[in-house]
Amino acid sequence: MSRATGLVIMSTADHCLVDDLAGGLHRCRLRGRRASRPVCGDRVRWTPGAPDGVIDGIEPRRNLIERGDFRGRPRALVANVDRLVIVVAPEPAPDSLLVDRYLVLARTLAIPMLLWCNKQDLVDRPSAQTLNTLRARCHRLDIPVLAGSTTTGAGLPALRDQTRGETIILVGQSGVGKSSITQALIPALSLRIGEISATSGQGRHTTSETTLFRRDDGGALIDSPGVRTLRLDHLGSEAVDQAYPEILEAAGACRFRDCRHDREPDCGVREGLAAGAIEPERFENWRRLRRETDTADTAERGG
Ligand SMILES: Nc1nc2c(ncn2[C@@H]2O[C@H](COP(=O)(O)OP(=O)(O)OP(=O)(O)O)[C@@H](O)[C@H]2O)c(=O)[nH]1
Ligand SMILES: [Mg+2]
Ligand SMILES: [Zn+2]
Repeated sequence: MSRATGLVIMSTADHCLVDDLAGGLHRCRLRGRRASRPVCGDRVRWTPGAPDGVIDGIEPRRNLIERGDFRGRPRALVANVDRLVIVVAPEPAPDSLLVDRYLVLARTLAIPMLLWCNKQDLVDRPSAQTLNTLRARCHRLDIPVLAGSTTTGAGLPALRDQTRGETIILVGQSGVGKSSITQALIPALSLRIGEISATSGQGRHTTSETTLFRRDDGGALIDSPGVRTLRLDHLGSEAVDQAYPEILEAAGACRFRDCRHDREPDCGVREGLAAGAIEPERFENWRRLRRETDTADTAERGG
């Protein structure tokens, strides 16, 4: 049988699901146990077969999103993504540190972002103020912000337009509405989402596998399982710093080049905080992420 090109729409430990780009989905396994595992979004060469096809190789990747596993080692999640869409909502209450973690990840890979504020039909919730803070912050960082609701349909055409032709991945906490957005943007595939997701204890459908759905505009949408946190140790402290341009800029005015912005005299960052140029929450998030990556940097040097 001849080799064909396909698109990996889902990948688990021992097999993956390949879209043959001609209307068929095929379960494929890896050629050997040592073969590198394709991830969702990978273009692959594969050989059809029964019951499973075989993956022969992975085409070069434009980018690869990895997160730290429980030991902090990088683990590949998805490849070839055009935009990271961070989904937040009034319910569950937004987690600004998690948003910053995604920001670090996207910036370091130079992947454009978008903040989607979902469940706008619930904006009378107390946490809506937190959402407004996040929106203003993203504006300052030149990250596009859109808001809407999958319940009312508000804002969805704008999301569709702004991401036309792109391969986007929806990320965020569990329950913010990533799968609901997927269903709203790709209605023909709603059945497949139901098949793929498992039902949680509360009778909710919670996504268990990162899955790609092709859109009729040539792009694709990747639905991912909700997360509580995202380990970034493997990225190092410089990756953290470049996601905080306001802190980097203020640090230029610190008297000491190795200033920790703690109790040192003539600290530009503490002055920036006092003057309101740096948000206290951003500074706290930066400190938290730097503590994590600094520990990893030290461990790498064997210190
Ligand atoms: N009020 C309101 N509820 C929504 C909206 N969008 C989604 N929901 C509800 O929020 C709940 C969670 O939605 P999902 O789409 O499963 O959320 P998810 O982000 O995919 O969750 P995980 O798969 O666990 O990560 C469901 O009960 C949805 O009906 C919205 O715009 N407004
Ligand atoms: Mg989901
Ligand atoms: Zn300083």
